[in-house]
Formats: sequence, structure tokens, C-alpha cells
Amino acid sequence: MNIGITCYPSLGGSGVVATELGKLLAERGHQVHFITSSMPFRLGKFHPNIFYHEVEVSHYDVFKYPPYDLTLANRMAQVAKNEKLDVLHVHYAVPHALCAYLAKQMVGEQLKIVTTLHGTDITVLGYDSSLSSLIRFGIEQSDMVTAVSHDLIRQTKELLHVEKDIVPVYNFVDKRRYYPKEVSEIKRVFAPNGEKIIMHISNFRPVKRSQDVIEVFARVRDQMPAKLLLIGEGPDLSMVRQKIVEKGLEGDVHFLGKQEDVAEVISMADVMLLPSEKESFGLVALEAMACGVPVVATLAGGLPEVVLDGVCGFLRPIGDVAGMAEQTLLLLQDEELYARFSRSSIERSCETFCHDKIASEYESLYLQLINQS
Ligand code: GMT
Repeated sequence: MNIGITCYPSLGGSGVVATELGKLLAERGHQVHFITSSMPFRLGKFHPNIFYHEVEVSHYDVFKYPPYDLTLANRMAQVAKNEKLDVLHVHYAVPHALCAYLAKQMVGEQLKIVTTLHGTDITVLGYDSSLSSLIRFGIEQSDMVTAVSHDLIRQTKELLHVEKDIVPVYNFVDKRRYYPKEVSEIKRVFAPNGEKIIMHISNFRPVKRSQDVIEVFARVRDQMPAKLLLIGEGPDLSMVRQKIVEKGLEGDVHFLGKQEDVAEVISMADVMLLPSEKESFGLVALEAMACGVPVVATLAGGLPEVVLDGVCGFLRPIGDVAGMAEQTLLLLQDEELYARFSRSSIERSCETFCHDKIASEYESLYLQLINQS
């Protein structure tokens, strides 16, 4: 098949999933065309079946706002025609599903549009009355719509009153790259006396409730020696730094910024903390599980579909920092329980969220659409 993929190419779960999916489809012999504003950051090394088509926006003086969406739609139509795309798979409803709809009007019915909903396109933007009707339209006009969790499907239907069938397709993790790595030497750099390592990875946006990470860590740190590693960057990071100083935790917290080789970094952790308020899936939780790291998180969105409570980690109500601290301590202090959770996490990530399984699911959805016409 000839498959076009559009996503947000910078850091973020939806961009990671779209890029990794494209790479898997290329490995399976399909021709994959990325149509994005810049090179997706996880695209990596050359592959003969992967092509990159940059969307370059004109900056004419008459435009108060550069018309990115129109330029993207035009580029999608060009690539669809030139490369004879069978399917255009867009990740994120706005503006990608709408641009794809416009491209289809230019190219013709043979171009099948698959839209994958990732979360904030619905759970945040869906509340924005200046966008919600447009998001609904983009969803209804797609030939097929998938979402990364059952909870996201429920929320999409409730919030936007969408009638269309939405197919659940979970995110995946590539078990050839995500597994417990031997990192004892780098671990010693951050935890020289064998302290336990608690980790949080996010874009530090308000929905991640990163201040709760500090609250949980402070409670754990009161009971046992521990270090906190914070990975990623974002708007709440300065507030987090301030809170760390207020609590006198500077000596026990390390900021690692954005990281490329996440599997290696995650392998240093003993527990992954994800106290989010909204999380349609929680890719970071899955990546941690694949590396054998149990997750302590909230009962938010799709997280309970990923992290089985009491099996691969523990889930507490949003904001229950005392509960999350208690569960983290339980995991860190009971070796037998920890080993069991770690094993179950690896098993679940390899079975339910295996990269090959999910790539096959997308492949058969594309074929279903192509064969319908
Ligand atoms: O979490 C974010 O703020 C980034 C966002 C994105 O667009 O990449 O993540 C969303 O998509 C990921 C991939 O499907 C999911 O794992 C995240 O749970 C989801 N984020 C939210 O729902 C807040």
C-alpha cells in the first residue's frame, strides 16, 4: 500500500506513535509518506520505503496569520496524486482531519482518510466552542476513525455527540527497543548510595499535575532514601523547581530535560509516577511497563486500560498524593511484590500492546477501506 501519514512531528505521544507506526509499516513493505511541518523527531535512520514531504508555509505580508492548514491540505493533495496514496492516516483531529478532508475533495473518493484521536484533540479542544463543531465535522467526514482507548471513545461521543463508529486501537511499544536495559553505571551517577529512583516524564503541561509529583516524592523521601528524576520540559517546570526549593528537596531531584533514548533513561527508574488529570492512554506508562518499571498513576482517562491496578502498578484518584505515596512506598519496600509487578508489566506490554499486533490491526483497517471501494 501507499500510505500517507500526518502528525505533529515534535515531542509528544501522538507524534511518537505516528512515526513509529510509519516505520513499522515501511518494514512490512509499504511505501510510507510523512507529510509534516518538519522531520518527525523519532524518524531516525534512512529507510528505502520512507519518504518525507515537508509542508512549507508562505509568509506573505497580506496574511496576518500564515495559512498553515491550507498549505498542508494542498501538500496532502499533491502527495496523494503524485504518489498514488491509497490511505492518508492523520493523527490528531485538528487541523489534520480537516486538511485531509479538503485534500480528498481535491483528489477524489479513492483517497481513504483514517483519523486517529489521541486525546487532547477531544478532551481539551472539544470544550472549545470555537472548534468543537469543526472537530465533529472532521471526525464524521473521515472514512475511518480510531481512538487510542475505550475511554477516549466514550468521551468523544459524550462531548461531541459523534454518531460515527470509532474503532479502538491501542498504542504500542516496540519490544525490540523497550526492555529492561543494563544501566547500573549511569544509575549510580544519580543514586550513588543505592537510593531508589522515582521518575516522571512529561511535557509539564497543567494536565500532567507535575506539582503532585513533588508532593508524592516529598512523602516518600520522608520515609526512605530516594531520588527523583524529571524528564522533559514544559510550562509548569519553573513552578516545579520552586516547589522543590520550598520543600528543601534540591539535593534529591535531577532535571534531565528532553531525552532521545527513553528506554535507557526509563530503565534507571524503580517507579514511574504519572499523576495526570487527563490521559487518554499514557504512552509513558506503557514504555515504563515494557522496561519492567511499575507505574503509580491516577484513575484518569485511559490509564486503567493500560496499567492494570494491583497488577502492573497502582492507580489512585486524581490528586490523591497521600495514596500515591503510600503505594509507591509499598512497591519500593516489598521486593517480592515489586518483582511480581515488574514481570506482569513486561508481559502485558509484550502481549496486549505488542508493536506487531497493533501494526497488523492498522494494516487490516486500511485494507478493509481499500477493499470497500
Ligand atoms: O500528553 C500530552 O499532552 C501529549 C499528547 C499528544 O498529543 O501527543 O498525548 C496524547 O496522546 C498520547 C498518544 O496517544 C497519549 O499517550 C496521551 O495520553 C495523550 N495525552 C492526553 O490525553 C493528555
